[in-house]
Amino acid sequence: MNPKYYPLPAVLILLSSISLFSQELPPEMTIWFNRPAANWNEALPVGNGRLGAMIFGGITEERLQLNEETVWTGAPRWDANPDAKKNLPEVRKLLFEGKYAEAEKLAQIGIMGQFKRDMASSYQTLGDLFLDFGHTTGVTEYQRELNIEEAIASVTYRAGGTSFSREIFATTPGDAIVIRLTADRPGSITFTARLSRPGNMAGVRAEGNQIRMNEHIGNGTGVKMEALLRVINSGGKLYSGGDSVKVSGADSVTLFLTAATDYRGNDPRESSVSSMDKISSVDYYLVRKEHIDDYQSLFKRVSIDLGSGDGKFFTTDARVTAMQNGYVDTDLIELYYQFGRYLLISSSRPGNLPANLQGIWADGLAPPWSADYHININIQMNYWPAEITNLGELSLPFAEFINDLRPSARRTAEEVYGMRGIVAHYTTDVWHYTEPLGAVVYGMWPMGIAWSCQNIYDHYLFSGDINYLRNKAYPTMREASQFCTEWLVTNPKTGLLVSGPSISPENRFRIPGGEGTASLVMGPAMDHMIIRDLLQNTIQASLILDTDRSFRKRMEKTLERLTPVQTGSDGRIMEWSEEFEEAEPGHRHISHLYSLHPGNQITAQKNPELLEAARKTIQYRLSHGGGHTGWSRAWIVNFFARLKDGEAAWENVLALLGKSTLPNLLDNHPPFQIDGNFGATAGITEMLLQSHSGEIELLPALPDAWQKGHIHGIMARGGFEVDIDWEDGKLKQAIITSRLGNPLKLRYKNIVAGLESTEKGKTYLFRGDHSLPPVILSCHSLSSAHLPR
Ligand code: FUC
Repeated sequence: MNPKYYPLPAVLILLSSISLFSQELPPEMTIWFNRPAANWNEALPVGNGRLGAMIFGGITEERLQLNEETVWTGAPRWDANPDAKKNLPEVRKLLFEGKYAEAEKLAQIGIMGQFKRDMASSYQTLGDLFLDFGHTTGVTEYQRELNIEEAIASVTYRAGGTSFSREIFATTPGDAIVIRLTADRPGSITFTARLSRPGNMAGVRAEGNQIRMNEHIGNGTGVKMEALLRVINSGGKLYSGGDSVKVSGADSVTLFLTAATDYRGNDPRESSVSSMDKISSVDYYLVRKEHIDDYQSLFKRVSIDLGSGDGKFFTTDARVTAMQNGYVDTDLIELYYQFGRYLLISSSRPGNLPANLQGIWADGLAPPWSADYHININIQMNYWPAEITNLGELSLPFAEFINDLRPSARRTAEEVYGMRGIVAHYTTDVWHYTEPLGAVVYGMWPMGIAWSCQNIYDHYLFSGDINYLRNKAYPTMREASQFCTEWLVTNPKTGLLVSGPSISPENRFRIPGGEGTASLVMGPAMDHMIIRDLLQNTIQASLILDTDRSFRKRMEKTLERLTPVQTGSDGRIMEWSEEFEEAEPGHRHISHLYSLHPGNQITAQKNPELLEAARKTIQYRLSHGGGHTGWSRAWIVNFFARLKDGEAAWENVLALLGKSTLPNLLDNHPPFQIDGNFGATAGITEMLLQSHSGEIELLPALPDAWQKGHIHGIMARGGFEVDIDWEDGKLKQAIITSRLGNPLKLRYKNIVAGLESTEKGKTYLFRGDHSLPPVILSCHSLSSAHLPR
């Protein structure tokens, strides 16, 4: 695939939905439209980590589709197969004998739980807030935008000689969604506010200036939820009745929306009222300022410039269409990059649940895959950008969530497999289920927690937070390692340890010499890669904490006998321990490249020969239609970045924008799934900085299209904050701030420079001038602001 470069006007003239704008252009970090959203995929997301809204921006009627992260049906349940322990040895024996169909059949009825979990629980919408402005004619200068520099959405237009404006944001310090309606002529704001929820089971009641909506969701099987809207008008009159509050002839109006459930045992009414009482007495401009300050304390840590073009003159949907038609809009890539960070800040705050398959933004009562927590790549991918884009604390909800799985995961290890430690499978939910359920092809995969430990340990590597390592990360890693050491068995053919019965997420192979396909094996490559990663990290952590000496020995012994990465006769990395033919050669999961990314077992330093095998593996998948889901394409960007192939990484960034991105810049699986957004932001960062191989590599995969630019504020393992500037496609300089005082080893192409120690809080300058010897030139105190750019 070669990107085609067309001049922008030639592409845009073909598009009907755009117009050059006569009004002031919105700031560059803005997603904007000149019309209301025609559907959810055009609506604009705001979120405070817990509460979210999708803003449609209608003229006659505004719709805010609302979410609260704990609005879940279902309840804790236990669906383990009571015969699993008994059947495990037999399934293993059948697999070692090559009797794949029989083994899979027995595992399906004899190991998997019988309950279809997806029917039991789901994330759901909180409901909708409608603002009915009545029929409006003669609207001009309409603009709907989401400024991601401030995390504020707005809708502005003129009608009947008056300019109207709506501002909407979700504040974390204020714990609410806030809407402000203004107009440039006094007395012109008239509307009716109404809350509702699909299914019509919610109780909705307006009283005074408030509307309350509550429901015990899932027909009384899920959480109890409560949403509260308070309307504060300045001027005009306010009436209420039924399910609505009406405001007539106001000068300005502020609406606050709070919501809560009993998921954590609190009374949802008390919680929503207490948040409301706190925020609604505060001046709007103060609430707004606190929100911006809080948001920017995270967002502003990173800035990116990949070069500039004409894109900013056009609405975002037109720019996405132009990218689909071959126009390369680097400004849009910058916006898309930062949008990934915006989404993480808006959907994952410490103390809350982690971002689910849709972050927090899900419509209706049955979102795709229940908008749950798939841990066979998706939620791990959600957190790939956290550390590297300087949002490390936002990874904590994921670590806490995996920690919260431990009681259930311990029971699953014990009751299903008769082993110690902790285990979870391909997915889970807010009720922390961990048993193997559903079909073997996706469900019989006991590596969900083991993989998550990779994210969890990374937080320590970036932050150096020893208390976190001791109290949060290590206990989970240790128990996950314990399960793995008990789970592995000797392959009679090789004498090496293999994982199984297990699958290579969610792929199938043709049964050799037999009919049909199977998925279950002894020894899928990914399992061994994950286990190697986990055991090495746990050994490392136990050394740092100076603990668990005898268990460390056991892990070391296990590692010695663990099946290594294998390559097949065609030079590709093998996906299973035998050379099976894939049933779907373009499969979206490229699990057997885990060691290339997010793992670090395949690197130029350790085993350069495997890099070539990895490249062949991706190319084979791509040539058979691979990368067709958003998240899969995003993973491929990360793979090529790790292969230091900037051109291929860039082609796949373009393909992601061109083929798997919705008009509002959300990722399209299809349908919307947020992992692709997060994976892409991570991938672009990996193109510019990597630190997984024991050194900090600058611009490892810079494509020709990014001749001049910068990225400032991104992070490397060891606690280094890095600002990189480049020109003519080459490194100009890097400014590195040491947060922890660790040794520093830098690489730019073949230039390597190092310092045996650095000073905490000091800043180091590295120039990319090839004529100079490779040295770190100077050491300055504290702020990088004084350094030459
Ligand atoms: C994984 C993927 C699917 C989807 C689902 C939510 O299992 O195989 O493509 O993303 O998770």
